[in-house]
Amino acid sequence: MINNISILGSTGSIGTQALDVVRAVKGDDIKVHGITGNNNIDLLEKQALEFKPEIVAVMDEEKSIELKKRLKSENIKVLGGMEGLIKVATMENVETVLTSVVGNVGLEPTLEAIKSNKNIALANKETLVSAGELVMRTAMGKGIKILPVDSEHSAIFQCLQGKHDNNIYKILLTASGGSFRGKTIDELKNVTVDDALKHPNWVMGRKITIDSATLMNKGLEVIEAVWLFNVNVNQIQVLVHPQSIIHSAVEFEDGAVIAQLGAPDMRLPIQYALLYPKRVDTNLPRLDLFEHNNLTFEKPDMDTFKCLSLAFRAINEGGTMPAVMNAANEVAVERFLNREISFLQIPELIEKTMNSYSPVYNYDLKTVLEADKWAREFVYNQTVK
Ligand code: MN3
Repeated sequence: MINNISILGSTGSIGTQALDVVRAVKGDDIKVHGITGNNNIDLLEKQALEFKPEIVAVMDEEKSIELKKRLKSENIKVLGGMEGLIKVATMENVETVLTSVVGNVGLEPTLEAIKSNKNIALANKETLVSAGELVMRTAMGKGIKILPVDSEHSAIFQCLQGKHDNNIYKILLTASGGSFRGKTIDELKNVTVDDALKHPNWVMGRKITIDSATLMNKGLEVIEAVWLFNVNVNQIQVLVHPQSIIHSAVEFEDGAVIAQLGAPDMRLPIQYALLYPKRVDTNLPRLDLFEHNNLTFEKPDMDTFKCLSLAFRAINEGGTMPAVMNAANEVAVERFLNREISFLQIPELIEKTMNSYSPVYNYDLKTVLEADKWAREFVYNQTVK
């Protein structure tokens, strides 16, 4: 069987690893019909020539014109902007859309893909954080599958295979702890962007690496898990597990805990989502447990890494509060990466944004986008010392 896919965000960390998976799967098991990128047209051009998709979309309109010129001798359509993204998300011959764009820009194309009956291989967690209720309701209505790509959620999803009618008692969501695990507030005062970008176990994009360092990534993942697995936030326990070997676990009502383990390599969860429920050997690194005889677990330090407690607060308050938290975080991280604010000002700005906002309940897409826009402007306009 051929899996017909398109990839939103093919030039990023998940997107390029997804194309590695497509290459590694023997035969013609995965066919890529559409790819999109933000502005890296050099890489998009290379990918287009190799994978021969029917459509390539570039978020940056000017860059899309340039790419169109470069690909004019090929039988490939080049589109620009959000319209192009949505086109690739809704292509007729595609069954599964991998959403690996970074940030809330993935929300609209993901919803459009669901409405066009596509299964979603979901790597864009911000989509579920900002509009989880809306996305899951739309997906349920269409009867499509949402296949998690985030390693923890893929682990939980794998632990739930064959569970029949047994309820989840608890989700054990593991966290590496990021670049600053064990540090005190005092030690975090003067950390730099370069310090924050050094992740101990995973090679990832810049935004998610900073989110890992602040523990906001784990906060976003808590909210993602609430929606994906239909559990109460109180059923989720975050455990810092610095070795990143246990990718998460599920505890059932009888006390049995089922965990998924593996080498920390994103190609495994990507491949599982794209070939689900099939498992094939593509020569990924294998886990040697004799090399890992010291798997450890700690409680997360939510006082020092305040972003995690802000995420619990946001999902508890509900409505559009998680969307506002997510947007505030996106801008705060961008400002940190631009060296305009310090590391500890990331949670400070997010908390200030949340304190200045009252959530809207029973929201639609328009309400979420408005809340998102409000929060972005709020954080951009904060002057910091
Ligand atoms: Mn993850």
